[in-house]
Amino acid sequence: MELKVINQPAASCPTGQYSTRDPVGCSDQLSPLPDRVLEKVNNHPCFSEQAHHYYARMHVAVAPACNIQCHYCNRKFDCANESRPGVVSELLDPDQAVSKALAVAATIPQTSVVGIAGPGDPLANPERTFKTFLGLTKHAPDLKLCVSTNGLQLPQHVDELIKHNIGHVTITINCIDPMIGAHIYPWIFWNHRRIRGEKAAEILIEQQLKGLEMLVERDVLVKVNSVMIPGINDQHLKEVSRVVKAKGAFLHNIMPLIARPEHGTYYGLTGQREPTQTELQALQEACSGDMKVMRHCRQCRSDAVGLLGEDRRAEFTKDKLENKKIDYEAAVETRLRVRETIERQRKKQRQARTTFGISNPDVTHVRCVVSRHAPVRMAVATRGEGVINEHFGQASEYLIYEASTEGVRFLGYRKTDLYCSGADSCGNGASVLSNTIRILHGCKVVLCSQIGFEPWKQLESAGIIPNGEHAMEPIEEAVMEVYRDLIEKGALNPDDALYEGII
Ligand code: CLF
Ligand code: SF4
Repeated sequence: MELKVINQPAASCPTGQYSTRDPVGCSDQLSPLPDRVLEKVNNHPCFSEQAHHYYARMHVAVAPACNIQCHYCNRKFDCANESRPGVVSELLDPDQAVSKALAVAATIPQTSVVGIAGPGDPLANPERTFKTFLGLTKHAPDLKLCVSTNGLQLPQHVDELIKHNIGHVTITINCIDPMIGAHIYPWIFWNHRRIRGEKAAEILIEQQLKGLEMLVERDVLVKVNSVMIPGINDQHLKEVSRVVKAKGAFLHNIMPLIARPEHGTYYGLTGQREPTQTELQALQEACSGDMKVMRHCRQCRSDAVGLLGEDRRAEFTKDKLENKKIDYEAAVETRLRVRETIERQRKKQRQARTTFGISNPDVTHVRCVVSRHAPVRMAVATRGEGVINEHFGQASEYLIYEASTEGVRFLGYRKTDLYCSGADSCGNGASVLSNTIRILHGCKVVLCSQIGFEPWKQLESAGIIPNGEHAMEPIEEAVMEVYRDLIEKGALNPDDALYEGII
């Protein structure tokens, strides 16, 4: 069977067009972006799926107070191993935050963004937030500044955000119907009074949408985060997506509710269930018809450091930063050099697609012209840089891609424990491996740079094909290559459903 790879829109691309550069990398939503937007998203790891392979972000936890209560939040709880918003190990004052950000950005030159995302609400702590931004602008003007807010005080602070050159804002909007909001927010603090019930939700929603419109008018890129809460707002989020898109939001990030009793949140304690991966993905698919949907969010802590898939907080605690001397100018120069190198590498990877047989080297989608075959999901172990460069035993997460005759698209990620984390953990290998096999359910292939004999055998027994043949190759091309191999070997039957929609 002859297989040809051509450059055509995926069936799921609602615009029917490709971006010439696909910096957003939401593979099912490739609309051409104006240059001013491209410049903003090109190295922002949250606003661009492609960028998250190369660039790091960090959060500085300077905002302790919050002006609303969400039923999924308890900022008192901190677990060093936990990744969820609102959680933080060390609160910083603005001066400490600036020192920490400069130290991180000098040590991790891939850092392109510093965000304030809590542990409370940045705009409920405006003095601390804006003092931090001021210090960062002075000492590290090359870093993008980003803020994530519940939106209650947003309209009042839009001008100040513009003054500080904040180009990216995230607003968490969980509903646009106050009746639904009353089940999510028990109260807000507004005009020196605590307000409850639907009235509270009504004021919050009004402020959020007004803030969104004001930012869009001023050319700020706005991402809307929504927490998917089964039985509360899951059906309603399609409407939220439609409305925020109409008001000019750039990206919609639908995140699963985290609600465990041990977190002490209202939802955790009252048994509110979390959505399943299948439910989350189905909702993301449904909303992607209306706007770009983010699928690579790691639901970061308010003190997160590093690439989205890694956690380097422990290297930058207050005690370790004491008396650390930094040459600010040299650090800026290093970051600019590193960015040039990254961009050269990204360009090379795009060009490599030409040799792979894709007429336009700048697109993510590759289309395989064959008779219809079932799509295949593949798990990829990567440490970043857009290539397959992680050992199976060292992977703490897998990126999930789907290859089909329509192309390759990114679906999300799955967290796992390290199969091999040193001699101490050797006894746990078997249970970690069985957990990894469980989370990879629905994937036909796992691509990694290397893999040992034991996990190889067990993956095969579980019906997952281990593949270490594409080490250091760009992810999407390798995924498509493997898909073509599967078809050529007759391993896929046309029209077969190979999985049941679980990622
Ligand atoms: Fe931080 Fe948020 Fe800015 Fe990113 S995170 S303030 S936009 S720099 Fe990113 Fe983390 Fe998801 Fe947020 S992965 S939780 S979307
Ligand atoms: Fe917690 Fe954020 Fe909600 Fe405030 S807005 S209660 S910090 S989740």
